[in-house]
Amino acid sequence: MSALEPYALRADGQDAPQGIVAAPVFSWRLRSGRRGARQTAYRIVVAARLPGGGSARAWDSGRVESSETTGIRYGGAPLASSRDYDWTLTVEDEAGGVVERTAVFATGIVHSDEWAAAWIGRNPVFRHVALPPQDTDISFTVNKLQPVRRFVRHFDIDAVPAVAKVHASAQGVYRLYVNGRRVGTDELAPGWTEYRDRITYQSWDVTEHLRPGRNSIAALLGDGWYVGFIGTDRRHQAQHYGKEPALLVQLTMDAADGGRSVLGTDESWRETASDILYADLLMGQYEDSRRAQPDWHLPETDLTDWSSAVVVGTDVDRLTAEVDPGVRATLTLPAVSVEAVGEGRHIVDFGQNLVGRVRLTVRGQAAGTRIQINHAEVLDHGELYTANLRTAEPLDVFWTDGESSQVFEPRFTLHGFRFAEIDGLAGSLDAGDVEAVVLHNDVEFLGDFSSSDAPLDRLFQNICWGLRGNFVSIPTDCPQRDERLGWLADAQVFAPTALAIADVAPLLRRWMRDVRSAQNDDGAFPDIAPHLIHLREGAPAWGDGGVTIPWHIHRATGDLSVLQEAADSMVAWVRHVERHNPSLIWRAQVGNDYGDWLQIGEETRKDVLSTAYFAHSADLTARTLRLVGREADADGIEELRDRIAATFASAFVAPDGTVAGDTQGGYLLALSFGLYRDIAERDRIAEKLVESVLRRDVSLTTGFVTVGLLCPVLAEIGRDDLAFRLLHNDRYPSWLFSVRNGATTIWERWDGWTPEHGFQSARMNSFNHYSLGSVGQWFLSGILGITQQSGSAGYRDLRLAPRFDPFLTHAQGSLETPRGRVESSWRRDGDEIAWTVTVPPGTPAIADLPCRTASEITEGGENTTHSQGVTLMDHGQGSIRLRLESGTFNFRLPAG
Ligand code: RAM
Repeated sequence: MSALEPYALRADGQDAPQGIVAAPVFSWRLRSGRRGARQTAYRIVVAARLPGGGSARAWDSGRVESSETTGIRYGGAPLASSRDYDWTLTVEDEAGGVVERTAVFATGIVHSDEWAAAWIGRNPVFRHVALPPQDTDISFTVNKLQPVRRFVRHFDIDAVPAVAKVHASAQGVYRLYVNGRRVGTDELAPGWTEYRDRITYQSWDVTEHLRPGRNSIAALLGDGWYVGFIGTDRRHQAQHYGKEPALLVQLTMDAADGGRSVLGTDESWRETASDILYADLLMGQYEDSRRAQPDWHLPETDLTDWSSAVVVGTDVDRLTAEVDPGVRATLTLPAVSVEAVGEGRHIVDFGQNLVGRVRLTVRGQAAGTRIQINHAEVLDHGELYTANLRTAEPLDVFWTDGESSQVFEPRFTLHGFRFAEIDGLAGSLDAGDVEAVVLHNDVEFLGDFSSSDAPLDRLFQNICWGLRGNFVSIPTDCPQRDERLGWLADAQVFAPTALAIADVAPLLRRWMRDVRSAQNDDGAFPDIAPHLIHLREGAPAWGDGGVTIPWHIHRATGDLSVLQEAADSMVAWVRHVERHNPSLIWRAQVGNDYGDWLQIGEETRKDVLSTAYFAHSADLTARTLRLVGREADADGIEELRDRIAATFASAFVAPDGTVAGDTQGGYLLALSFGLYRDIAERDRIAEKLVESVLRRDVSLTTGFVTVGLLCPVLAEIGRDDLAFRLLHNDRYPSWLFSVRNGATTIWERWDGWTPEHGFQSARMNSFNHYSLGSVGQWFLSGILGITQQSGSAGYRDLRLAPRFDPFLTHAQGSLETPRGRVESSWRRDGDEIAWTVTVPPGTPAIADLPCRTASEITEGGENTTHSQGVTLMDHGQGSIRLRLESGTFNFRLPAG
C-alpha cells in the first residue's frame, strides 16, 4: 500500500493511444491524502501482448530512484506494428509504500514498407451519376461538390483472428464500418494537416467486429478540407489540395499461431454514390434518405451494380500516425425553446453558441418531404442572422423516406450556431425531438474556475466555449463563416489560456509542424497554417507565433522536445527579421502588418508593436537555445535581443516613460517584454500605463495582440485594483459588455453588437473568436493564484499567489498540472480570508500571501510555525512567503 495514487497514465501524452510508432514517452500524475507524500522511485515494465496469449517483455526500466513523473522515454526492444502493449508502473513513496498501475498503448505502422494499401477513389466511368429526384435543388455555389461515396470490400475468414487492427486515412474525410458497425468515434477524420507534407491516419482495434465466414469493411468518403471549400478567397475556396477524395485502409489480422494477414484498399473494393448528395465543411450537407440503402455496408449486400474502385496513388510517405485526440461528439445540448414562426417553420434556441450539428427526429412525414435546417449564432428581430457567415452556407437539407420516424444528423459538415431554423415539417416540432451535438477535439479539460459573480463565471465559460468551438482539428480563428483558418496570432495569444483550460498541447504541437512546413526559404513563418498559397506571411505577432507557441507548450508541459524540434525554425525567423531590418526597428518585411488587430479607441503604433515582438521572439529563442544546450547560439541571439531592447528604448521610450503613441498596448508590450533601460524607467512606464487606463475611466483600448497582457501586467506593477476594475467593468468596451448583452462565447470584436449601432459590418463579425478571451489564463494564475516561478516549466516550481478580488466573496477552481492536481479556493469570512489549497505530491510550492507578518496567518487553526508541511521562507514588502509540502492546507489571513 502507498499513500500515493498514480493516475492519468499517458504514453506520448495520450490516454491509451492506438498509433504509437516510435519509442513513446511515459508520464503520470500523482495524488495523495497525506501531507508531505512524495514519490521516491518508479519502475516501468512494458510487455507486448502476443496474439496466441501471454506476453513478451519489451522493456524494464529497473527501479529508478527519482521523483520524475514526466518525460520518461521507452528504452526497450523495437516496437512491432499493429500490436497491443501493456505498461505497468510501480511507484514508491517516501515511507516505503508501493503502488502499481497498468495502462495500454497500441502501435500503428512502424515501418512505411509495411503499408500494403493504395489510395483508392471513385471510378471516373460513372462520374456523372444520375442526379437524384427533381426536387433535389442544389445551390449554385456548390457546383464543385459531389456525392459522398461508399466503398466496400467483402472478405472471407475461417475464424476470427486473435487480434485485428485497422489503420485508415483519407484525402478527404471518412467514416469506417466493419460488418455494418461503425469503427471508432472520430468525426471528420483524418482532420486537417498540411496535406502536401503529411496526412494523419487513425488506428483501431476491430477484433470484436469480425466473425467467421463473410465479413465486410466499408467506408463513407467525403470531400472535407482536401477537396471541399476552405478559407475565404473564392478563387481558391475549393479543391485546394485535389479534385477528388481518396481512401486508404489497411486491416491487419493476427492469428493465434502468429500468422499475420493483411488486407488493404485496392481495385477489388467496390464503390458507388451514397444518399449524401454532397457534404461540405462550409456548405452544409444535402441528404436524400430515399437512396439510403440501410444495408449498404453489410457483408450480405449484393455489390454487382457497383463500380470497381480506382487506384489513384500508392504514395504512403505522407502518412503519419495520429498523435492527439480526434474530433468527436462530446456533448449534446437540448433545445431550450422551440418557437413556431410560420407554416412548417420553427426556430430552435439551444441556449449556447456552439460548434457541431443538429440531430433531428422527424415523425409521420410523407416520403420526399424536404426538411431544411439553417443555422445562426444570433437572431435579428426574431429571424436568423446569417449575413456574417459570408459565403458559407449553413444549410443542411434532408429528404425523408416515409418511415414513421427518422433521425437526421449530418455526418460530414459542421456549423457554428446557437439557433436553428427548421423548415418543411408537416405539423409541430416537439422540443424533445431536436438537440445540438457539440464537436471538437476530444481533449481533457484541465482548468476550472467559478466564483461568487455570475457574469464573471459566464465570461470564463464563454472562453471555454471559444476553445471548444475553435479546436476542431486545428486551432481556428472562428468556426462559422467562410474562414475557419489556423491564424497564428489568434492561436499564440490564446495559447496560454487554452493550455491552462485543456490539454491541447499534443494538438498544438502537431499543428506547429504545419507552421514550420510553411516557413519560407527566407525564414518567414506564415500568418496561417496550414498555409493557403494566396495568403502572405511574416506579419508581426502573426509569424511570431512560430516562436511563442512552442515556448508556451513547453512552459505548460515541461516537455523539452517541443523546443528541440522548434529551435532551428525560431532562429531562422529571428534572423529573417534582423536581415531585413538592420536598424533593429522592424518596419520592413512586415507582410500584411495587422497591428494590434481590432483594438478600439486607440491605435498602437505598428513599429512599436513589431519591434517589441522582435525583441520578445529573440528573447524566447535565446532561452530555448539555452534549454536545449546550444549555449554559443544562445549567446548570439541574446546579444541581439539586448540590442533590440536598447534600440526600442531609445527610439520609443521618452524620458518621462511615455511609449511612442501613448497607448495601453504600447505600455503593455514594453512592460511585459522588459523593454526598458532600468527599474526607474520601468516604473515611469508603469505610471504611464496607469494614467492611460484612468484617463479612459478604467476602460480598455487593446486589441487581439495586447489584450491578454492587461491583467497580468497591471497586477505585476502592483495595480490589482485596476486589473479587477477592468475585469468587472461591463460598460462598452469591456469583456463583460458582451456578457451583459447575452454572449455565450467570446466575440471577435468589442463592438460586434451595440445598442446604438446594432451589428458591426457583416463582412467581419464573428461571435465565436477566442482571441479577446486570452484573459482566461489569469482567472487561474491571478485570481486563484495557481502559477509557477518564472524559470519553471511543467509547474515543477509551483507558485501559489491568490489575489483576493474585492468584487468577489469567494472564488474556487483547480488545475491539473503535469504533476497532479492543484486546487485553490478562497472565501471572505468577516475581515478574514479562508484559503484552502491542495498541492500535489512531490511538488513543493511557494505560497506568496499578502500579509505583513507571519503571525497574521494560521493554518488548520494554528500558527504556521506549528503546522506540518509549512515552512516560513521570508517576508517581503507586505507579503509572506511560505513553502508548502504536498497536501491540503487551510489558511486564514487578514482580508487586507
Ligand atoms: C481575420 C481573422 C483572424 C485574424 C486575421 C488578421 O480575418 O478572423 O482572426 O487573425 O483576420
